[in-house]
Amino acid sequence: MPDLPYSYSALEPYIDRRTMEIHHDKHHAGYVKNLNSVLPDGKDSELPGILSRPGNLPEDIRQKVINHGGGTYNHSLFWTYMSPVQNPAGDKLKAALTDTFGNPDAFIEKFSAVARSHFGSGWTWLVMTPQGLSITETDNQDCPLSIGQTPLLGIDIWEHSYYLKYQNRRADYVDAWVKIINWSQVEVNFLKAAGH
Ligand code: MN3
Repeated sequence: MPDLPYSYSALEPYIDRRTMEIHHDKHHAGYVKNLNSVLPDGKDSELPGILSRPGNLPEDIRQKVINHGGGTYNHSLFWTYMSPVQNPAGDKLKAALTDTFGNPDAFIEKFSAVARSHFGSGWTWLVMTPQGLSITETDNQDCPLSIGQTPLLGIDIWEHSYYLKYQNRRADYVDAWVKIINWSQVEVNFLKAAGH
């Protein structure tokens, strides 16, 4: 269970302190606790490999690991995707976003539109696929690793990530969230996934 890389109130006014406390200390911690009850001897470092090949898991625990292992791993990524300090994307990531989406702003537009319209609980991601960058959405706590995609950036659109502050206005949450993206982390993720 990683600590937040910043204080609970660091992302205000975009994300409020109370939401961060409950999201990290209750929701994320809950996935970790449930995962530990299913895979008591598992190690953190094994989780990406396990989620990449869920078909290898015994059938009686498979869905529980997908749910709680995905919840554990996705949230440990999620905290790093946000930053109270704004930093622009680097040149290599900008070039890749431009190649795929037209320009970085067009990427934000498309990513936001997908996040706003996703039906029900889940995530919207920027991923690396064998064909290059793509936007993908997953339901529940499904992780892009399980469909052969490497997550570079992802927004949690479960209501627990925004309801205290934004209630039913998911679009307002998405608009706020894209303003606190930790682009230097996304760049690191991109360069690693691209093999640089
Ligand atoms: Mn969440």
